[in-house]
Amino acid sequence: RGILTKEDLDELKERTQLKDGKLTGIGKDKNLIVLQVESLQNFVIDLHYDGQEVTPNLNKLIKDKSSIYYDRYYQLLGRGNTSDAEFVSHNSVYPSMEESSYVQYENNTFYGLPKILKDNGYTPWAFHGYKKEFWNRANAYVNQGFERFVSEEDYKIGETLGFGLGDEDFFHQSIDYLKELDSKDDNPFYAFMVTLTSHNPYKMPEKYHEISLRDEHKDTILGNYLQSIHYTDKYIGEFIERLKEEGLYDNTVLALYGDHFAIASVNKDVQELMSNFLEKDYDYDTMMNIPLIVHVPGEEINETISKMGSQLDFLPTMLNIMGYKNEKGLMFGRDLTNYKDYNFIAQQTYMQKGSFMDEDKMFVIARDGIFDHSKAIKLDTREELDISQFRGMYEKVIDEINKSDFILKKDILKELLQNNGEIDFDQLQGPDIANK
Ligand code: GP9
Repeated sequence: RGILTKEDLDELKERTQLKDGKLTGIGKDKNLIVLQVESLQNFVIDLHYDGQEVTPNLNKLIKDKSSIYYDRYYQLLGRGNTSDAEFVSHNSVYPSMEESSYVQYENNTFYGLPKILKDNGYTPWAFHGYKKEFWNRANAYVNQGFERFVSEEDYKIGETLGFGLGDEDFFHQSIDYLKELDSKDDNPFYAFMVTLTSHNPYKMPEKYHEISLRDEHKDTILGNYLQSIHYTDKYIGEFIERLKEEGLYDNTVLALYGDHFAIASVNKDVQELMSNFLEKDYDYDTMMNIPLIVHVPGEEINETISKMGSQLDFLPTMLNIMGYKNEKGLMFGRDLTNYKDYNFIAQQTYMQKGSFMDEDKMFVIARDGIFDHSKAIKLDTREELDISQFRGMYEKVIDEINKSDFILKKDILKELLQNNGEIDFDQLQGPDIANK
């Protein structure tokens, strides 16, 4: 049996067909801005630190009558970190564990969000205030379908914060590019914007310390992170106000998510610090939980959707809201708004390949990769579970990732797109699978 059979491909094609349902098409013909926020974890949402609201602007956005908040949404990264968050979100495939997917699959054929929107009349641009070669973005963005990449060289660097251009400058100056993009023609636009300031180690100049910290949190990763994410939240708030002033907000769907965790749970001291602060076990299930917020102007929704999902599900979820289908590609993810069946999140970086989470359980393969050394818990009670019952799921999770790897390694989409959705299976068998 090959890694990918005709039945597997048919099942994937079926999975890729979005069914109409709740929220379908409410964003149709509107512009789309996707904000990928550096190191934004879900635990800061609605967090009041000694009475101080850490992310007041994100909280306000979530409470807006036109917003949807996915609160059990997870990162899904391989070796490409932030760039994999982009890659997975746009393409609904698993990232590579060999190197950054943007590098490894630089010349592959893709049919993800930028291309699908382009086929529906959109003009897609990408925005990120850092060096365009970093993570091979300049090449990858072209290949993903973006028509222009507004990068560090296009911004005037005022104050450098941490990694580079501060989010304040990034958002302020991006408004002019968005206006240019908007006025180019009558087409709607897709702006994919990646922030930078809230990057590890989160050390901000004193003047940006707006959260008054307890002594125990001063100069800790948690304290620094709270200051840094509060800063980013402030400029997201200003950005939203500027979009309103420029008349762009009312015709633009705004989707926002975190790329990956800020604070790793693997270091014992940090884990203790975080568990004490949050008054619960700080483990992968909290660490990898990122928010996804979607605002669709003019709609009365205000809903929190707690379906378990990950960045793998971003593309189908957004296509449903925007009202477009994926007619040519393949998606491993699900539309989180309408999918009612079992969903799991397969992890392969901090948790070893074969590990997964679902609505109420977490199964973690040991560092040595041996099934019998793995651990499983119930998420709510943290009670340990007998691992023998997870053998089947473990194999399913590995099989799923292997199929995705195979599709990327063999550049299956190239053939699918050239041959009207058909591929020659005789050519496809082979053991060269990544992600061991
Ligand atoms: C740099 C930024 C950070 O361009 O996206 O990437 P990361 O170090 O978080 O992967």
